Amino acid sequence: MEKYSAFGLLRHALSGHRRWPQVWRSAELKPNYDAVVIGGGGHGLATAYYLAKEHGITNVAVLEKGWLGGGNTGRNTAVSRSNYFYPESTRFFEHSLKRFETMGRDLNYNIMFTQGGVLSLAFSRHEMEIFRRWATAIQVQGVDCRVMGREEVSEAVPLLNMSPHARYRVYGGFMQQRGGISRHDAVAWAYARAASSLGVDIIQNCEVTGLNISDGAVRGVQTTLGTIRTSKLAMAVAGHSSVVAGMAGIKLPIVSQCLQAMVSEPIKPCFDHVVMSPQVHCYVSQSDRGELVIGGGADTHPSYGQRGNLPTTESVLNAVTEMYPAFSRLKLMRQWGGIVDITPDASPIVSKTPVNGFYISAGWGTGGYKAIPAGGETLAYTMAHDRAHPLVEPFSLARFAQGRLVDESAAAGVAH
Ligand code: FAD
Ligand code: PYC
Repeated sequence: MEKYSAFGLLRHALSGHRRWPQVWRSAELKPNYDAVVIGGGGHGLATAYYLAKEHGITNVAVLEKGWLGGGNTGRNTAVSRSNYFYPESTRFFEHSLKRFETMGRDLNYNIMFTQGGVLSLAFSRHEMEIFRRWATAIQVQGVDCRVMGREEVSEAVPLLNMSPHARYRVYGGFMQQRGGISRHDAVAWAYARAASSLGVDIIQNCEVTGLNISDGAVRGVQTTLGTIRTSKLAMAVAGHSSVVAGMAGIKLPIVSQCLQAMVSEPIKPCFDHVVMSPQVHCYVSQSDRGELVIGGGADTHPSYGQRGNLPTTESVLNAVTEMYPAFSRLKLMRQWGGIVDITPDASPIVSKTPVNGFYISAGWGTGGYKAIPAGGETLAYTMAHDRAHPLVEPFSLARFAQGRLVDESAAAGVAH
C-alpha cells in the first residue's frame, strides 16, 4: 500500500492522474466468511476495519448494494460535535469526536477535518436558559462548550441579521469550538482502504435480498451475487434498516424519512462556523470550496425517496434568507436527499438482536456521520465478544421494550 505524502501527491498531479493507485482491492466474493457486514457506508466500513484491526477477524466481507458511501455517508453535511445532553450520549459522541481528531493520522488519509466550531442559536429567553443548562451538563462531562451572548454571536457571525426587528431575533447561543466539518467521502474511503489492506473484501453492487436463519441463529445471507455462509452478520444500512431487519423477522422502532441538504454557488470565505438554528430548522456552514452548505429539518412524512419535497426546501431557504439577508443574492447549485432512520428517542441502536449472531447499527437518524468511528469500533467489539461494548450498553434494542429511552431529540439538532 502506497504511503501518501506531499511528494506522492505532486507526482500524481504531474502525471495527469494516470497511475493513481486503486484505493482498495477489487475482491471476489467468497462462499464463506467469519463475519459479514451489510452496508458499505461509513458505519459498515468502520466496523469491518475495527473487526480486523482490533479483533484479528480478517475474513470479513462488506456487502454494498450500490457504491461505497452512496448512502447517507456521501449525502450528509459532515458536521461532527459531541454536545449531546445525557452523559451516556456525551461519552459516546465525545469518543467519536476524539477519533475524528486523530483519524487523518490513524488511517493516513486526509479527511480535511476543520474544527471551526459548531454554534447553536437561541431565539428566545427561554431557549437561552435551556442552553445554559445544556452547556453546564456537557461541561460537567469535561466536554468543551460555552454560552455566548448576543454581542459575541454577532461578532462570530457578522452576516447574521441581528436587528431587534428580525423575524428570527437572536438572543445568544452556545458554541462547541472543537466541533467542525470534514470531507465525508474521504472518511468512507479511508476506512475502506484501511480495512481492505487488512484483508477485508469490499464488494460493491451486491444487494442482500434475504437472510438464512435457522434454530434462532444466523447461517448466512442471500445476495444478488449468490449465497454466503457466515455465523456473524451485522447490518449498517441506515434508511433501509427496517427492510433488512424485517428479513430477520425483527420489527424496529424506526421511521424512515428524507433529509435534504443543498449547496450554493461558491463564494469567498465569509462563514467560519457551522451555525445551527434548531428552533427555525436551518443550518449553514461553508465548505473548503466556498459553497454554503445548507440544511434543515427532515421531510415530515415517511418515505424511501432520496429527493426531498419542495415545501421543505422552500421553508429552509426562506429561513436562511431571513437570517442572512446577503445570501438571498446567491444561486443554489445542488439539492439532494438521503433516507434517515429515526428512532422514538433520536438515539442510535448498536446492539445484539434476538437472532444469535445478528447485530445491528441503526437509528443514527440525522446525526450518524459524526458517530462513524465510535459506531464502527463499538459494533465490531459487540460482534467479536457477543457482548455490548460499554459505550453502547445504553443503546440496546431492548431499551424500547424496557422503557429506558435516552431522549436526545433536542440535542440531535436542527434536523428533528
Ligand atoms: P449509509 O452511509 O447510508 O450506508 C448504508 C449503506 O447500506 C448504503 O450505502 C446502502 O446502499 C446500503 N444498503 C442498504 N440496503 C442494503 C442491502 N439490502 N444490501 C446491501 N447494501 C445495502 N450526520 C451527522 O453526524 N452530521 C451531519 O451533518 C449530518 N448531516 C446529514 C445531512 C443529510 C442530508 C443526511 C441525509 C444525513 C445527515 N447526517 C448527518 C446523518 C448521517 O449521514 C448518517 O447518520 C450516517 O451517514 C449513516 O451512516 P451509515 O453508514 O449507517 O449509512
Ligand atoms: O447531527 O450535527 C448534526 C447534524 C447537523 C446537520 C444534520 N445533522
